[in-house]
Amino acid sequence: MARKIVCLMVATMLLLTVFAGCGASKPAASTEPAKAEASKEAAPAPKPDGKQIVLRLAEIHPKGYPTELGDEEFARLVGEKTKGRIKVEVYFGAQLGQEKAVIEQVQFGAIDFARISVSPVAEFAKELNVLQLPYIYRDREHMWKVLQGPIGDDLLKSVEKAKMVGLNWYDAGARSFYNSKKEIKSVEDLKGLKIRVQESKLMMGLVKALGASPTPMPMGDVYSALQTGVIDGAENNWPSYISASHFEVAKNYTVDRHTMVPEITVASKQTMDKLSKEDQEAIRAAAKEAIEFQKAKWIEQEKKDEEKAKAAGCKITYLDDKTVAEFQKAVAPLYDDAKDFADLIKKIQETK
Ligand code: BDP
Repeated sequence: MARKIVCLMVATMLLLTVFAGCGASKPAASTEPAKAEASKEAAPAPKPDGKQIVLRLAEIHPKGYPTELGDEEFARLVGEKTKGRIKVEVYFGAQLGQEKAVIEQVQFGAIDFARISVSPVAEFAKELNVLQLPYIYRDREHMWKVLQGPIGDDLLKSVEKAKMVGLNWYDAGARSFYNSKKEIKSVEDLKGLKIRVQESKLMMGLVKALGASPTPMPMGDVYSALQTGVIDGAENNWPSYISASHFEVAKNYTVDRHTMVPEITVASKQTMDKLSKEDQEAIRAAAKEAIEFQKAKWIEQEKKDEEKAKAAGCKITYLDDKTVAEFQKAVAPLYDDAKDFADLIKKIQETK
């Protein structure tokens, strides 16, 4: 009897997740819209003995977005390395739900993998917050030195605290503010604006430190919130600004590059524990190998989407060094709040 109830609960939760995913926002502008099926072409055909393990990967971005291409490469490599024993199906376009809900399901084993932003994961493994501190990296190269060195490896391990296994990092460039109200040329201009942030305390603090008012919500709700005026603006990188069509409803984009939040692929600890050591190793290696592929796709898309925003008539504001320094000064208190991780922050800053 108890088992029946548990089964029913799990089935209901799964159904709810599927429907939550369908409630996602505007279809993507730059890439193919989500279809009600996953990318199945990525892995080899089942072995003749039929013993194939099929695992699901959740991705909120549409097909063709750089992280989704990374997911497909990961799936392909897992198929190759396990000789078809494991097949990873990529469910793109938030078919399995928005990021916070997906994390919860990965934690209890209902979803096997997810490609998500570090931001919501840091709510469960606090030290990850250092990776999204404002202006922590000198540039992209510095970020990748940190991520692909001992610091990045230790931080991937820290994800286990959150009942997940950290597999790899992907590039997500830098995030900047955009809004429907006015051109932002200084910190002062952000005063009072209602800005959507990811579901992360650090991101809320960042927006508050700049004098704006943070509204956390899932990415899938942002388009309509901008359109209806529930929020005045949001912040993201060029590819998300374009692919989620936010550029249509928030035309002022200011290149302040206030934070670079890496992406992460996580696995469910429950899923990993059920696999052989050999298969676990193949998955870890496939994830690490997919990084370079995703980085290259990222750079291409970032450039294209900046051009797309210009062509669409968005008002793009590039800040001079003096103004960027004012942004940096305003968000400096976030480093005091992160005192517990002072050593780690120092190590990141000292990474050459
Ligand atoms: C995008 C990330 C995605 C996040 C989204 C957000 O790729 O994982 O969910 O930002 O702002 O850049 O929620």
